[in-house]
Amino acid sequence: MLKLKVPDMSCGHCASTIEKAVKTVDPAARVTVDLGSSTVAVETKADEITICNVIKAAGYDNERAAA
Ligand SMILES: [Cu+2]
Repeated sequence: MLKLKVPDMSCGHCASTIEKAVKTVDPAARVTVDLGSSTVAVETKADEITICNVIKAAGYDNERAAA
């Protein structure tokens, strides 16, 4: 599972934007957003770099979170 720190997300709208972005590259991905810790967990078969890039393209800088 990929865990990302996404500091700029602040509400449910951000969360759904990110989830939709991830699903454009992997419709079967499972996306779990934790607004409290600003982290997004993604279960996916797509590459980590692909997921990071698509979230960034949706407007959210992100980086790999410590596991
Ligand atoms: Cu928001």
